[in-house]
Parts: sequence; C-alpha cells; structure tokens
Amino acid sequence: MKLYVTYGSPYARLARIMVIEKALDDRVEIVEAKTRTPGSPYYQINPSGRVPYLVDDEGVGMEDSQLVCAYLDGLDGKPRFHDASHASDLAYRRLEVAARSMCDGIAVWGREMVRPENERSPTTLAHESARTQRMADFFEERVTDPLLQGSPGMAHLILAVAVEMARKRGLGELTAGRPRLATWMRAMSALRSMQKTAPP
Ligand SMILES: N[C@@H](CCC(=O)N[C@@H](CS)C(=O)NCC(=O)O)C(=O)O
Repeated sequence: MKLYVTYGSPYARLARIMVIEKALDDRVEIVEAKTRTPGSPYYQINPSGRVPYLVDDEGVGMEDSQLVCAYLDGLDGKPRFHDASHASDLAYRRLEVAARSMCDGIAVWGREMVRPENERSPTTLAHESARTQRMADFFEERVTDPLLQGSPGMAHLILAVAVEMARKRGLGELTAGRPRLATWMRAMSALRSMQKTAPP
C-alpha cells in the first residue's frame, strides 16, 4: 500500500500515527506528495490534491483521515482506535467531532500564515485564534472525562495532534494555564507514534 502525505499536515499525521500504532510499517510505503502546486504530478494520483491518500493493495485509492485511519485500524480485524463501543457512544463521538473542529480551525490558521503577509486575512486569523482558545478551554474541562482517559481512540489522537500543531505553527502553547490539558498532553506526547510523527 502507498500512503501519500505531507509531513506538516495534521490529517496525514493521524494516518501516519495509525501506520505505527498498527505496526503496518512493512505494508505501507509513505510517499511525500506535492500539494498546492499547479500541475503537481500528485493530481494524477489523487485529483482532489489532498492528503492523506491511501492506495490499497488492490490499487483502490481513498482520501480523508477519517476513512484512511478507520481502514488501517481495521485491517487486522481488531480496531483499537475505532472500537465498537466508541462508534455507538454519542458522548465519545461528540468529543471526537469537537477535537476535529478544533483541528480544522488550527489548520485554517496555519494555511493563512503560510501565505505572503500581504495576502493574510487578519479577520480569519483572529477568528481562528479565538476559536482555538475556546476549544482549548472546552477540552480543559473535558480531558479528565473517563472517555478521554485510558487507552487512546481517535478523539485522543486528533486533540493531541491539534494541540501540538498549534504550538508548532505559532498559535501558542494551549496547555499554558490549562493544567489538566497539560497533564493529559504530557502522556499523549510521550506516545512513540506521536514522537515519530512530530512535524518538522
Ligand atoms: N478532512 C480532510 C482534510 C485533509 C486536508 O485538508 N489536507 C490538507 C493538508 S492539512 C491538504 O491536503 N491540502 C492540500 C490542498 O488543499 O490542496 C481529512 O481529514 O483528511
């Protein structure tokens, strides 16, 4: 299988985490894609141009971190990050979509920041920055929930990747002044799969 990624993408990072967690390194070749480039050869592989994108052993391609992670997690018939109890648990799913929402906002902020300075929208930056702070407050109240303790599921991974991305992209240290989130992040950031996929 081939997994197309960029090393700065939080969504591709989730798929890369899954490859490590599920010990699929021998079965999945990681390929760096050239995104956001007119005429990129990657568009012949994935017309949407987005990462992550997985081409399975039959040559079938699929995009989106939700689908790619679920596929990789389920290959051995023992999904650990998409277990059935989470899939049917609306409380867990609410946390997962909230984490994804936070991650989406930070990604928008990051995208805005890589534009030339005179093309950046201060309105968008302020909007995403405020959203990020609200979501960090939200998770400061939630990380002690038993659903976010114990063995990680997708909600854990998405939240941890989002907090690290905010730090990396210059949106600030979201654990500062949020002691529960800080403790929670220390455990998540210590995971080997998180460490091996840390953005450059
Ligand atoms: N909802 C998608 C989002 C994927 C996404 O936005 N990927 C970005 C990188 S962070 C991308 O490939 N951007 C390239 C482009 O928009 O052309 C997922 O969860 O995988």
